Amino acid sequence: MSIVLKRIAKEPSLAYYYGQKGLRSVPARKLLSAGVATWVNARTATPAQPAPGSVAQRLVQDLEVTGFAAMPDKQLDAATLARVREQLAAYPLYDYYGSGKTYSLAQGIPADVIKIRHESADLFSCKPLMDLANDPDILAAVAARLGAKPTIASAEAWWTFGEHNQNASHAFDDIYHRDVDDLRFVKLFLYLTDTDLHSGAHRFVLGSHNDDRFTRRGAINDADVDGAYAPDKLLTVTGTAGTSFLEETWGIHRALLATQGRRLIFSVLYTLAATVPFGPGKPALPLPPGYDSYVNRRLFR
Ligand SMILES: O=C(O)CCC(=O)C(=O)O
Repeated sequence: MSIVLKRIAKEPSLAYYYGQKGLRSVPARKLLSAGVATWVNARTATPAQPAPGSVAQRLVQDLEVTGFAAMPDKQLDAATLARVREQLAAYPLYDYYGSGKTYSLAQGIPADVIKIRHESADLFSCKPLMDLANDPDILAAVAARLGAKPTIASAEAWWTFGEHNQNASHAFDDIYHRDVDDLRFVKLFLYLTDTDLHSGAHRFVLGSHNDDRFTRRGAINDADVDGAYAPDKLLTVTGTAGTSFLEETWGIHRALLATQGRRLIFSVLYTLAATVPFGPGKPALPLPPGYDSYVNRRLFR
């Protein structure tokens, strides 16, 4: 039995995830996602549209038009960032590719290690990160784009050690690709370290969330992207620690290859259906006060 069938046999709701992954037409994905949104709205209160002129409405407009929304209003301050980094530094870090090897910043990261990740469950106790993921403006904007109340399907944080990347080797995320995590979904990204062109700045192809080019499975060549999109559509996000943005990562994106410094980034995946094989597993922590139990049903009890 293939690995996919084994996963579906164990968790039948994953049939939705793998089914939608095969659907590559933008109009068909839009049509079906509207159906799923109607189904979600029948189970939860239909979210109100953001008020005209509000922060949430500006985020919605940016996402709709370009697939990307900067969030200068949500910049985390230096003291909060220091607390977050201190808390995260106490947790073990794991090999990005699932070998099971663990690392610790305090003991030093071996020179051949380029990407390592946090365990997502460790992120759930980091209040400033979870507060950002549950920010009312962000949730309102994401709900408006999904057409229904979102569920956070996963939260991730990982380090990229450009300073170790002497051979300039690319990981999957360093090559243009589309994510196919649900029929409709939005990701939040937050830089937890200053990020420049050499330490793994994120790149997004503006407008590619709405177009039907390069929708086949797998990586997309730089040359294809450069040939198809004008240079002003290639948005490269550099910024200080605390910079955050929303992105519809069905659109074409990547991290620029990091060859210097180190980048720590946090991301949150907001979905309609919340069936992903890389989710956090059974929630262990109680729902913090003030958080929506539906939005957080995969993260908290
Ligand atoms: O590391 C990055 O900036 C890219 C991340 C990415 O490709 C993803 O989260 O899907």
